[in-house]
Formats: sequence, structure tokens, C-alpha cells
Amino acid sequence: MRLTKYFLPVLRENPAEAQIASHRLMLRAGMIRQATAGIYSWLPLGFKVLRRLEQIVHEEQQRAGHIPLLMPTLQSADLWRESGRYDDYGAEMLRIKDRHERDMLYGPTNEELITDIFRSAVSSYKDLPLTLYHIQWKFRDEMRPRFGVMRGREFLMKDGYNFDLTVEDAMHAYNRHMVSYIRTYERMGLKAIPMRADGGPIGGDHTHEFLVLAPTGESAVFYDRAVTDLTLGDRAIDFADRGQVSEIVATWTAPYARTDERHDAAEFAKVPEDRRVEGRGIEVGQIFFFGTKYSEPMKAVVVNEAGERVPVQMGSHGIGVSRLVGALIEANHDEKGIIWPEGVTPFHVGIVNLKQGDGAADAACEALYAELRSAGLDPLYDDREERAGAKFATMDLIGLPWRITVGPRGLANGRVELTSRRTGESEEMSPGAAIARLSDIYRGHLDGRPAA
Ligand code: 5CA
Repeated sequence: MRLTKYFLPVLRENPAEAQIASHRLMLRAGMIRQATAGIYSWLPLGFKVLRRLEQIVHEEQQRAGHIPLLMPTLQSADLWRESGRYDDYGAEMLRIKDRHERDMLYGPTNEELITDIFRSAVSSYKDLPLTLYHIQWKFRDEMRPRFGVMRGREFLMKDGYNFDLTVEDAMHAYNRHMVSYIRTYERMGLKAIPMRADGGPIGGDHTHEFLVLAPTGESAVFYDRAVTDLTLGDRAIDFADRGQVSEIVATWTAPYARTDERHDAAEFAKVPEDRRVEGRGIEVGQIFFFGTKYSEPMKAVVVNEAGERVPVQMGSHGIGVSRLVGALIEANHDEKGIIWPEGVTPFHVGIVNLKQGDGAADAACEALYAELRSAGLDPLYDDREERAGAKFATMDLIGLPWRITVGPRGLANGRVELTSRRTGESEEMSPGAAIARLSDIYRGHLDGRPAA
């Protein structure tokens, strides 16, 4: 992409309404624009990051054996009357009447709708286990939408639902989700810690939230510092292997880590004092096991091996995809702007032409641009007639992890400059060496990404 052809409405001033860094930077970098309270348009740069996160979520869900589908945003109230949640959900649910005076709602979550799909098609244990998921917009009429996309009213969620014959099978589904979520967040360059939490309106006692530690987080959390040292890395995981999956879960859930609703001072006191941390976190996901809470009232039953009709064991599992964009920025920024981790960056590298209009500089930038693209990378070329300082400020604000600076002086020696956004360190090298270095850096982050 060339910047003169793109739509990147950056703001010079700090928007007054933004209280935290991610909200401020998303507005300033031209990623989002508020449509109305808690509802945002995703401008091209923000949309690119959102799509990239969706892609990672899809890849990791399918790696775990879960199957994508797409359910609508609008649902009929009748299904929610069957589960009893139409009345229970309260003011957070946006209720709508259609022209025939039928009660509709904008889905805040999809347990009822997916259970209805399941019961209409599955009646035998032979079709289990089954986990279906989608990535779809949700609406919750939050009392206090704030912090931009972090607590929106309309937000994008990945929600998955497992259907199993036995509690043990459903616990394996729960564990599979926990491991796949840890891997998903790691691929995004985030550390999210599973913590024992509260079931809330989804239900069930067996639930973990995933929290990104950040002082601006809305949740108070208590944890053993040891949990922050754990990483999954890219070791091979066989998601069908119950032993391997439950062993990973055991490792990650052994250290004390709970949100304030589940905090137990006596248990916490057993953690060595120098490892006890009270902090704050951003909830970027939650997994639930709730057994037959929906299958029983909605009669989602299967015939088991003995020929008996039994309600299926279920759980649901959510990732806050749009909230993650904010969480990523909270965890990765400095006073100049965003610093995207390589796994999620909207463009891989920015090209800054120090002297637009100079024949040699323009030709070198065009060649670099074309070669980066043929190497499978996605560059953003700042080809504006602007001062170098303004170009650097824009690149720093939008946070591409790497910048190649091209100017007549360096070119005279066959050199360009490669700069890391995170460290600020620069190195001079030939354009070919810069391309080779970037290809190396992004190897492993490119799976599934369409070639530029
Ligand atoms: N049905 C279950 C799991 S599929 C469910 O709805 N879980 S949830 O309520 O925990 O939501 C899943 C994730 O969506 C949360 O962990 C959070 O990251 C995100 N989320 C929830 N509310 C909001 C909101 N108002 N704005 C942005 N993201 C939100």
C-alpha cells in the first residue's frame, strides 16, 4: 500500500474523550471512529488488525479441531424464553420488535441459538464430540461503555460451543479450549493468564477468565508471580491427546491465579510472600463448563450407547476479538505511539522516502516496495511529499515494528537504514540485506496470510 492512496486519518491532537492509552492511540492512528456511544466504525488500519486477529483465532480453533460456522446477530426471543434467559438477562439485552410485533434481540451471546441448531440435527452419541464456533458481532447494552473498543456495546467475539456425551468428554473440550487460547494469545504476542473466575449470566461454576496484566485493566486480580513465567511456545500439541492437554492445563492452573470474585485470602496466604501479586488485568477471554444448563430445558438430547436419551454436556468459550486490539495496544506502546508485535501488525514494514521526487530515492523505494511484496511481505510506503520528521512521527504513531529509511545520502553508498520500532536501533545495510532480514523475522508469522 502507498500512503498517498490509503485512508489513514491520523489526528494530531489527543482526543479529550480518551482516558487510556489504547483508546487515545486507536483514535489518533486513524484505526477507529466512534459512531455512537460504545459503537465504532473500524477504519482501514484498525480493520486490518481486526482481520489479522480473526485469522489467528480461526487458525488456532481449527488446529484444535473446532468447526467454523456463522450465526446471525439478530435472534428470536422465543429461544431465550425456552432457556429462561429472556427475563434473566435484564437491561444489557437490546430488545427489538419487528414489523409483525415479534420480539427479537441482538445477540449478547449464542448458547440458545447453537443449542437449537444442534438439537435439530443431532440425535445420536455417534455424532459427538462436536465443537462449533463463529466470530460474530455481539451487543450488550453496557451501563458504562468506555475505553473505546475495550468495553463497547457492539463488539466482535469468537464464541465456541462444545457438545459432548459425558462430563469427562466435556472437560476435555474445556481443556482443549484452554490450551488453544493460551497458544492464540501467545501468537498475538500477548501473555494472557487463565484465572479462576465467576460464571455470571452464562452460568456454571467451572470457568476461567484469561487476563492480560495491565494497570488500566478493569478486573482486580490476585496471582502467584510464578504463573507469569510459563510459556507454551510452538511445541507440537495433539489436541486429541487427553493426557497431553490436561497436563498443560494442570501446569497452567497450579499457581494461584484468581479474579477478585473468586479470591480466597486464606489460599492466597499460602503463596510465598515475595511471589504474591495483587494487580489488574484486561479480560480477553473466558471459558465455561455448564453441563446441561441449556440442553435440559431446550431438550438437546442424544441417544447413548445403552439406548437411553440423555441431555448433552455443554460448555461455551469466548475470545473478545475487538477488545484484544485495545489490550494489545495497552501492552505494547510508548509515548510516541503503538508498537505492534510482529504477529499482528497491520503492515510488516514501513518504507520512508526521505526525499520524495528525487529520482534515485523514488526508484530505490519502488524497487524495495516491489521486492518486499514478492517476498510475501506487506509494506506501507510513505510516498507523501512531507518532511522526514512528519513521516517518522506517523510511522511511530501507527507502530509498524520495522521501518526502512531511504535517502539520497545512503543510496550513494548502496545503503538503506532498517530501524526497529521497539528498540529504536538502526542498522545500515543494502536493500537486499534488509529484505532478507525481514523475511527471516516474519518467517513463522506468515502462515495463512494472503501474499501481498
Ligand atoms: N458465551 C460465552 C462464551 S462464548 C460468553 O459470552 N462469554 S463472555 O461473556 O465472557 O464474553 C467473552 C469475551 O468477550 C470476554 O472475555 C471479553 O473479552 C469480551 N467482551 C465481553 N463484553 C465485552 C464488551 N462490552 N466489549 C468488548 N468485549 C467484550
